[in-house]
Amino acid sequence: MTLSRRGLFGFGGAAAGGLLLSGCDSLASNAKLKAIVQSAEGASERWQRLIGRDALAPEFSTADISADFKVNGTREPSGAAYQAHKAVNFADWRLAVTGLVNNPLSLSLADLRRLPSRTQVTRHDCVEGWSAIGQWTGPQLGLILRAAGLKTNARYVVFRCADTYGSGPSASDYYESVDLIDAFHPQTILAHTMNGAPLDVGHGAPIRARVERQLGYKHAKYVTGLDVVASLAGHGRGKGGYWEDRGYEWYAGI
Ligand SMILES: Nc1nc2c(c(=O)[nH]1)N[C@H]1C(S)=C(S)[C@@H](COP(=O)(O)O)O[C@H]1N2
Ligand SMILES: [Mo]
Repeated sequence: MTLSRRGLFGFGGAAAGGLLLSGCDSLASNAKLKAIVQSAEGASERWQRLIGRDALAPEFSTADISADFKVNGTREPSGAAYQAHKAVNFADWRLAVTGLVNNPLSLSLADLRRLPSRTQVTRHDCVEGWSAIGQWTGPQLGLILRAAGLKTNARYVVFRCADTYGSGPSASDYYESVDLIDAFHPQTILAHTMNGAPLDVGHGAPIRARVERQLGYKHAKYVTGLDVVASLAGHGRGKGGYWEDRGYEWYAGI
Protein backbone atom coordinates (compact mmCIF):
# COMPACT_ATOMS: atom_id res chain seq x y z
CA MET A 1 0.00 0.00 0.00
CA THR A 2 2.27 2.95 1.07
CA LEU A 3 -0.52 4.27 -0.94
CA SER A 4 -0.08 6.92 -3.27
CA ARG A 5 -1.65 8.39 -0.25
CA ARG A 6 0.89 11.06 -1.07
CA GLY A 7 -0.81 11.35 -4.41
CA LEU A 8 -4.22 11.41 -2.83
CA PHE A 9 -3.46 14.09 -0.32
CA GLY A 10 -1.31 16.20 -2.54
CA PHE A 11 2.10 15.85 -0.90
CA GLY A 12 3.54 13.82 -3.71
CA GLY A 13 5.25 16.42 -5.83
CA ALA A 14 4.96 16.70 -9.55
CA ALA A 15 3.80 13.20 -10.40
CA ALA A 16 1.07 13.13 -7.80
CA GLY A 17 0.04 16.69 -8.58
CA GLY A 18 -0.39 15.72 -12.18
CA LEU A 19 -2.43 12.77 -11.08
CA LEU A 20 -4.85 14.99 -9.24
CA LEU A 21 -5.01 17.63 -11.93
CA SER A 22 -5.50 15.40 -14.92
CA GLY A 23 -9.28 15.68 -15.02
CA CYS A 24 -11.75 12.95 -15.68
CA ASP A 25 -12.59 14.80 -18.88
CA SER A 26 -9.50 13.65 -20.69
CA LEU A 27 -9.98 10.12 -19.42
CA ALA A 28 -13.70 9.90 -20.08
CA SER A 29 -13.38 11.22 -23.59
CA ASN A 30 -10.57 8.82 -24.30
CA ALA A 31 -11.42 7.08 -27.56
CA LYS A 32 -10.36 3.69 -26.29
CA LEU A 33 -12.79 3.87 -23.36
CA LYS A 34 -15.60 4.86 -25.68
CA ALA A 35 -14.82 1.96 -27.97
CA ILE A 36 -15.06 -0.42 -25.05
CA VAL A 37 -18.48 0.87 -24.14
CA GLN A 38 -19.70 0.92 -27.70
CA SER A 39 -18.96 -2.75 -28.07
CA ALA A 40 -21.43 -3.62 -25.32
CA GLU A 41 -24.98 -3.46 -23.99
CA GLY A 42 -28.44 -2.60 -25.17
CA ALA A 43 -30.93 0.09 -25.98
CA SER A 44 -30.57 2.30 -22.93
CA GLU A 45 -26.88 2.44 -23.50
CA ARG A 46 -27.32 3.38 -27.15
CA TRP A 47 -29.66 6.15 -26.01
CA GLN A 48 -27.10 7.40 -23.53
CA ARG A 49 -24.49 7.41 -26.25
CA LEU A 50 -26.74 9.70 -28.27
CA ILE A 51 -27.02 12.19 -25.44
CA GLY A 52 -23.54 11.38 -24.14
CA ARG A 53 -22.37 9.07 -21.40
CA ASP A 54 -20.53 12.06 -19.91
CA ALA A 55 -23.69 14.16 -19.51
CA LEU A 56 -24.67 15.04 -15.96
CA ALA A 57 -27.76 13.71 -14.21
CA PRO A 58 -30.09 16.53 -13.15
CA GLU A 59 -29.14 18.23 -9.89
CA PHE A 60 -31.67 19.86 -7.60
CA SER A 61 -31.64 22.51 -4.89
CA THR A 62 -31.52 21.70 -1.20
CA ALA A 63 -35.15 22.83 -1.00
CA ASP A 64 -36.05 19.77 -3.07
CA ILE A 65 -34.54 17.24 -0.63
CA SER A 66 -37.12 14.59 0.30
CA ALA A 67 -38.23 14.69 3.92
CA ASP A 68 -38.36 10.91 3.88
CA PHE A 69 -35.76 8.98 1.86
CA LYS A 70 -36.85 5.35 1.95
CA VAL A 71 -34.37 2.72 3.14
CA ASN A 72 -34.44 -0.21 0.72
CA GLY A 73 -32.75 -3.58 0.41
CA THR A 74 -30.48 -4.25 3.35
CA ARG A 75 -31.33 -2.01 6.31
CA GLU A 76 -28.37 -3.08 8.43
CA PRO A 77 -25.75 -5.74 7.66
CA SER A 78 -25.95 -8.43 10.33
CA GLY A 79 -22.42 -9.84 9.97
CA ALA A 80 -20.10 -9.77 12.99
CA ALA A 81 -17.43 -7.75 11.16
CA TYR A 82 -19.88 -5.01 10.22
CA GLN A 83 -21.40 -4.95 13.69
CA ALA A 84 -17.92 -4.57 15.21
CA HIS A 85 -17.17 -1.63 12.91
CA LYS A 86 -20.51 -0.03 13.71
CA ALA A 87 -19.83 -0.36 17.47
CA VAL A 88 -16.78 1.92 17.17
CA ASN A 89 -18.41 4.26 14.67
CA PHE A 90 -16.36 2.81 11.78
CA ALA A 91 -13.05 4.13 13.20
CA ASP A 92 -11.23 0.96 12.08
CA TRP A 93 -13.10 0.49 8.82
CA ARG A 94 -11.02 0.40 5.62
CA LEU A 95 -11.80 0.66 1.94
CA ALA A 96 -9.55 -1.74 0.01
CA VAL A 97 -8.68 -0.91 -3.59
CA THR A 98 -7.41 -4.06 -5.27
CA GLY A 99 -7.12 -5.83 -8.59
CA LEU A 100 -5.70 -4.27 -11.77
CA VAL A 101 -4.09 -1.29 -10.06
CA ASN A 102 -0.47 -0.24 -9.77
CA ASN A 103 -0.83 0.87 -6.14
CA PRO A 104 -3.32 -1.12 -4.07
CA LEU A 105 -4.83 1.18 -1.45
CA SER A 106 -6.29 0.77 2.00
CA LEU A 107 -8.15 3.91 3.01
CA SER A 108 -9.75 4.69 6.35
CA LEU A 109 -12.95 6.65 6.67
CA ALA A 110 -10.85 9.58 7.93
CA ASP A 111 -8.71 9.33 4.77
CA LEU A 112 -11.84 9.45 2.62
CA ARG A 113 -13.24 12.40 4.55
CA ARG A 114 -10.01 14.34 4.01
CA LEU A 115 -10.15 13.99 0.24
CA PRO A 116 -11.56 16.72 -1.96
CA SER A 117 -15.26 15.95 -2.27
CA ARG A 118 -18.24 16.64 -4.49
CA THR A 119 -21.69 17.50 -3.15
CA GLN A 120 -24.74 16.84 -5.31
CA VAL A 121 -28.50 16.87 -4.83
CA THR A 122 -29.92 14.14 -7.05
CA ARG A 123 -32.95 11.92 -7.52
CA HIS A 124 -32.66 8.24 -6.71
CA ASP A 125 -34.94 6.01 -8.80
CA CYS A 126 -35.63 2.49 -7.59
CA VAL A 127 -37.03 -0.08 -10.03
CA GLU A 128 -39.65 -0.89 -7.41
CA GLY A 129 -41.32 2.37 -8.36
CA TRP A 130 -40.27 4.98 -5.84
CA SER A 131 -37.95 7.96 -6.09
CA ALA A 132 -36.38 10.29 -3.54
CA ILE A 133 -34.13 13.33 -3.67
CA GLY A 134 -31.09 13.49 -1.42
CA GLN A 135 -27.85 15.40 -1.04
CA TRP A 136 -24.68 13.32 -1.24
CA THR A 137 -21.08 14.26 -0.44
CA GLY A 138 -17.90 12.29 -0.98
CA PRO A 139 -14.77 11.95 -3.08
CA GLN A 140 -15.15 11.19 -6.76
CA LEU A 141 -14.46 7.55 -7.51
CA GLY A 142 -12.19 8.73 -10.34
CA LEU A 143 -9.90 10.50 -7.87
CA ILE A 144 -9.34 7.27 -5.96
CA LEU A 145 -8.85 5.25 -9.13
CA ARG A 146 -6.30 7.71 -10.46
CA ALA A 147 -4.39 7.50 -7.18
CA ALA A 148 -4.41 3.71 -7.42
CA GLY A 149 -3.37 3.87 -11.06
CA LEU A 150 -5.28 1.54 -13.38
CA LYS A 151 -3.47 -1.07 -15.41
CA THR A 152 -4.17 -0.97 -19.15
CA ASN A 153 -6.41 -4.04 -19.09
CA ALA A 154 -8.75 -2.60 -16.43
CA ARG A 155 -12.37 -2.48 -17.66
CA TYR A 156 -14.71 -2.55 -14.67
CA VAL A 157 -14.83 -1.50 -11.04
CA VAL A 158 -16.59 -3.96 -8.75
CA PHE A 159 -18.01 -2.66 -5.46
CA ARG A 160 -17.76 -5.22 -2.67
CA CYS A 161 -20.33 -4.72 0.09
CA ALA A 162 -20.58 -5.76 3.73
CA ASP A 163 -24.07 -7.26 3.51
CA THR A 164 -25.54 -10.57 2.44
CA TYR A 165 -28.95 -10.11 0.83
CA GLY A 166 -31.82 -12.55 0.48
CA SER A 167 -32.50 -15.71 2.39
CA GLY A 168 -32.11 -19.41 1.80
CA PRO A 169 -30.54 -20.49 -1.50
CA SER A 170 -30.77 -17.01 -2.98
CA ALA A 171 -28.74 -15.40 -0.18
CA SER A 172 -25.43 -14.00 -1.33
CA ASP A 173 -23.12 -11.08 -0.86
CA TYR A 174 -24.45 -7.87 -2.38
CA TYR A 175 -22.12 -6.42 -4.99
CA GLU A 176 -22.26 -4.13 -7.99
CA SER A 177 -20.07 -2.99 -10.87
CA VAL A 178 -19.63 -0.18 -13.34
CA ASP A 179 -17.54 0.32 -16.46
CA LEU A 180 -14.80 2.93 -16.60
CA ILE A 181 -17.01 5.58 -18.15
CA ASP A 182 -19.34 5.48 -15.16
CA ALA A 183 -16.40 5.04 -12.79
CA PHE A 184 -14.84 8.31 -14.02
CA HIS A 185 -18.14 10.16 -14.47
CA PRO A 186 -17.90 13.36 -12.39
CA GLN A 187 -21.06 12.52 -10.41
CA THR A 188 -19.86 9.05 -9.45
CA ILE A 189 -18.79 9.45 -5.83
CA LEU A 190 -18.25 7.39 -2.71
CA ALA A 191 -20.63 9.21 -0.39
CA HIS A 192 -19.77 9.39 3.32
CA THR A 193 -22.29 12.17 3.98
CA MET A 194 -26.03 12.37 3.24
CA ASN A 195 -28.04 15.58 3.64
CA GLY A 196 -25.09 17.11 5.51
CA ALA A 197 -24.81 14.37 8.16
CA PRO A 198 -22.63 11.25 8.35
CA LEU A 199 -24.28 8.52 6.26
CA ASP A 200 -26.54 6.45 8.51
CA VAL A 201 -26.65 2.68 8.66
CA GLY A 202 -29.88 2.36 6.70
CA HIS A 203 -28.50 4.29 3.75
CA GLY A 204 -25.15 2.48 3.65
CA ALA A 205 -22.77 3.63 6.40
CA PRO A 206 -19.95 4.30 6.34
CA ILE A 207 -19.85 4.76 2.54
CA ARG A 208 -22.05 4.01 -0.44
CA ALA A 209 -21.62 4.53 -4.13
CA ARG A 210 -23.62 7.15 -5.99
CA VAL A 211 -23.73 6.47 -9.73
CA GLU A 212 -26.22 9.14 -10.66
CA ARG A 213 -26.99 8.15 -14.25
CA GLN A 214 -28.05 4.67 -13.14
CA LEU A 215 -31.01 3.04 -11.38
CA GLY A 216 -31.07 2.54 -7.62
CA TYR A 217 -29.69 -0.98 -7.39
CA LYS A 218 -26.38 0.17 -8.91
CA HIS A 219 -25.77 2.47 -5.89
CA ALA A 220 -23.97 -0.03 -3.67
CA LYS A 221 -24.25 0.56 0.08
CA TYR A 222 -21.78 -0.61 2.79
CA VAL A 223 -18.85 -0.56 0.35
CA THR A 224 -15.80 -2.35 1.75
CA GLY A 225 -13.73 -2.63 -1.39
CA LEU A 226 -13.19 -1.69 -5.00
CA ASP A 227 -11.90 -4.50 -7.17
CA VAL A 228 -10.64 -3.37 -10.57
CA VAL A 229 -11.10 -6.17 -13.08
CA ALA A 230 -10.91 -7.03 -16.77
CA SER A 231 -13.96 -9.31 -16.61
CA LEU A 232 -17.02 -9.59 -14.39
CA ALA A 233 -16.76 -13.38 -14.31
CA GLY A 234 -14.96 -13.55 -10.95
CA HIS A 235 -17.67 -12.03 -8.75
CA GLY A 236 -21.01 -13.52 -7.70
CA ARG A 237 -22.61 -15.43 -10.57
CA GLY A 238 -20.69 -13.33 -13.09
CA LYS A 239 -23.36 -10.89 -14.32
CA GLY A 240 -21.91 -7.87 -12.52
CA GLY A 241 -24.23 -7.46 -9.55
CA TYR A 242 -26.53 -9.11 -7.05
CA TRP A 243 -29.65 -8.13 -9.02
CA GLU A 244 -28.00 -8.64 -12.40
CA ASP A 245 -27.29 -12.23 -11.32
CA ARG A 246 -31.08 -12.50 -10.88
CA GLY A 247 -32.07 -11.06 -14.26
CA TYR A 248 -31.81 -7.28 -13.94
CA GLU A 249 -29.90 -5.39 -16.62
CA TRP A 250 -26.27 -4.65 -15.88
CA TYR A 251 -26.50 -1.39 -17.76
CA ALA A 252 -29.23 0.49 -15.89
CA GLY A 253 -28.65 3.96 -17.31
CA ILE A 254 -31.60 6.34 -17.27
N1 LIG B 1 -25.13 -3.24 -0.25
C1 LIG B 1 -26.36 -3.00 -0.74
N2 LIG B 1 -26.50 -1.98 -1.59
C2 LIG B 1 -27.72 -1.70 -2.10
C3 LIG B 1 -28.86 -2.48 -1.81
C4 LIG B 1 -28.67 -3.56 -0.89
O1 LIG B 1 -29.60 -4.31 -0.54
N3 LIG B 1 -27.40 -3.78 -0.39
N4 LIG B 1 -30.08 -2.19 -2.38
C5 LIG B 1 -30.07 -1.37 -3.61
C6 LIG B 1 -31.35 -0.84 -4.00
S1 LIG B 1 -32.42 -1.85 -4.87
C7 LIG B 1 -31.68 0.46 -3.80
S2 LIG B 1 -33.12 1.14 -4.39
C8 LIG B 1 -30.80 1.33 -2.99
C9 LIG B 1 -31.55 1.81 -1.76
O2 LIG B 1 -30.78 2.78 -1.10
P1 LIG B 1 -31.38 3.43 0.20
O3 LIG B 1 -31.60 2.35 1.22
O4 LIG B 1 -30.39 4.47 0.62
O5 LIG B 1 -32.70 4.04 -0.22
O6 LIG B 1 -29.62 0.70 -2.56
C10 LIG B 1 -29.09 -0.22 -3.46
N5 LIG B 1 -27.82 -0.64 -2.95
MO1 LIG C 1 -33.98 -0.45 -5.80
